[in-house]
Amino acid sequence: MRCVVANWKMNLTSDEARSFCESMLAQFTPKAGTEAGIAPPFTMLSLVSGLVRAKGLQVFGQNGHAEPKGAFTGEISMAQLKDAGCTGVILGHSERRQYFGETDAALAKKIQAARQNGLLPLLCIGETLDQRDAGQTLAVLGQQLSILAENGAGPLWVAYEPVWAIGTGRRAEAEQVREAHAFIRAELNRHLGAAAAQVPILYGGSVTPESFPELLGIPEVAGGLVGGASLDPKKFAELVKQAS
Ligand code: G2H
Repeated sequence: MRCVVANWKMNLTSDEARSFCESMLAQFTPKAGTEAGIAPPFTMLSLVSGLVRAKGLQVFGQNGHAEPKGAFTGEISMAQLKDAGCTGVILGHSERRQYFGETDAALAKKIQAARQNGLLPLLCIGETLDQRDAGQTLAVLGQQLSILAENGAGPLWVAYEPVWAIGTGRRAEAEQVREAHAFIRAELNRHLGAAAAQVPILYGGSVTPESFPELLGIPEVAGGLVGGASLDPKKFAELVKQAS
């Protein structure tokens, strides 16, 4: 299975989201074996899910809270994401970890809450440049994946996103991606056993239609989590076509 997910981050308005979806859907028909998804800001979840779910695309929240309800101003529950038409939720994006103090312990609870509400967790992991330069890349990835040991098997996608490659135009080298993905696969096998075979590993960080074909040729790269390039319907449609 190949997967391409557009992470719109804090971009676009409703009108722009509508024209994106209409333009993008006019450019490709999702094929069996390829999963395409969009992660819009919360305010556009219902709109986007109404436009793309019937065409077979997934819709992801960009974050969700582990608690089912309560006094958590500014947060959104997994049940509310589901209610707005989501099929999944991005968890642990480096921007959440870096700017909003998201911890591995919180993420373990969020994965559980997502699954309890029928949402597919898309867990993001990745090292900073300092960690890479200090030779800590695999140790960091191992630590971030260790929460899976307590969560058990269940629906899951993982995205490897080296923090230094996000939004910088500086994509990781093929060998760096190969090494990280092989390590992630081994860790998934260790934590999840046979169920690990069902978990695709996406690459994220400055993915473009120019770089995606090479990335897709790397063992264990099942697709991409795409930020900047996913704001252009033509580029996103091209990425989905490349994955098909
Ligand atoms: C990494 C990625 C999407 P970009 O954050 O998750 O963004 O493609 O802009 O580097």
